[in-house]
Amino acid sequence: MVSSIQSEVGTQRKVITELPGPKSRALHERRKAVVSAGLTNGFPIYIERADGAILVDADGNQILDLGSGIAVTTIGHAVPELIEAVSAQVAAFTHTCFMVTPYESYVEVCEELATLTPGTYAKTSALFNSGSEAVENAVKVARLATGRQAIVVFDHAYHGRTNLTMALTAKNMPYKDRFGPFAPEIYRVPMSYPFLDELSGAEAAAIAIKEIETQVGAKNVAALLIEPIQGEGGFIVPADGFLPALSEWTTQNGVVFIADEIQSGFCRTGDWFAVDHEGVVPDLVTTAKGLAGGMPLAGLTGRAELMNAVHEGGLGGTYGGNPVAAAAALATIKTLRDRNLVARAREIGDTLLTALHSLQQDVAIIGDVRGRGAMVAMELTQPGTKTPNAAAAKSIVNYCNQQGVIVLACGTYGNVIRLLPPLVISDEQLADGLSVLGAAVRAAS
Ligand code: PLZ
Repeated sequence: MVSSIQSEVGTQRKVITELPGPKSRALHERRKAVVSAGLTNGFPIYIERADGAILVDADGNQILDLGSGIAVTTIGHAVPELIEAVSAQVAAFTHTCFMVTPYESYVEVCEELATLTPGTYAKTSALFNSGSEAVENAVKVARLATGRQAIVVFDHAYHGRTNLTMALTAKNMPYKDRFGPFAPEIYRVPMSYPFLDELSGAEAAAIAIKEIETQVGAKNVAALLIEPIQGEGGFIVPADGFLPALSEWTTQNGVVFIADEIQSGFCRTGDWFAVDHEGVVPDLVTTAKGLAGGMPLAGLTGRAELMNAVHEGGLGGTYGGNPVAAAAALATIKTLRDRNLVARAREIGDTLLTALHSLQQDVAIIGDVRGRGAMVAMELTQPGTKTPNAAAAKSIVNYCNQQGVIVLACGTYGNVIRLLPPLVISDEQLADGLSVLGAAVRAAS
């Protein structure tokens, strides 16, 4: 069963119809009648199978995946260990509800989270279904444990689409527009954005801290919530020293430091977690996406004294830490370790940064190239300026899609192209993707 799925998928990009092809177009018509128009599809090709870094659509096109379903399939598609673990768990039992009758795999995932997340202190975890839910629960825990209410977030932040996490998210369109009223006691301060603010990490942190102290008051702040490398907001890598300075300030002021590692975690950046790069140790960490190889699972992990401050029954949910998702997480973590994918992420990062920096020399629309490990982006600008060029980003995504390569745009101004390849991508596949991307950038210049 496992091998027959895999043998149907080649290892190379192969476009045999126009994209989307006729079968995908027909499916898309069906979709329009029954799926809410509030959901969009970046690239409406309908996927039937996948393996490694290749997706196969309904028309038989083999598509190179440089997006990993937004940083989820970090270990690649159709990994045999994951298929076996999930299949065995489905056969054993699919659900009991951890709050009713527990099972070992939930405990094992929490043991792994305690070991892998930064910090040597005693940690406990709770498991949820989505990143948004993990972030919501981080806020619940921080408020309860500190007895304070204010939550500090940053410009360009993305934390989800539920009511509380919409309030935590910075960008209005498409995430928040007309969906209010939003949750109160959320305060937004400037993010370190070296390309645009040209500040050192220490300078940017001083500005953020001054705003918090003057506009909120340190003693009112329950938590400071930050993506160590911002994802949806534009793959913004803060200047060195920014995160350590904020972390130090939170420690001095009894504020809970929450790292949202939902997009940046689980080996994506060439460390297990993006905060590891500067040795920052958060009090709470949210994880999802790459944690479970495509099965819906999220984690909230942190200092036992915070996590255990919650009254009995105060955390939960019907499906959180579902046994099938937990089995997938254990197989994913094992695969990340066994294949040393943390090292592979660094190699991929070197290749991507070298290629994009050299492309930047040839064209006038790449304002900035940045990222770490297999989380790399280029910010597109009007030639010779820092003015956002969203039209270029759009045309690059379209060009790549037409050639059978998935790349994703992001950024507050819609002018960033991000690369999030599965870490099992081969050097040949990566070179192929980069050559298509290079042609797309030249065409847009
Ligand atoms: N925190 C840092 O990146 C999800 C969102 C895609 P959920 N990012 C992709 C979209 O347009 O909805 C994300 C994230 C960070 C939280 C989340 C939310 O995770 O699993 O989508 O709820």
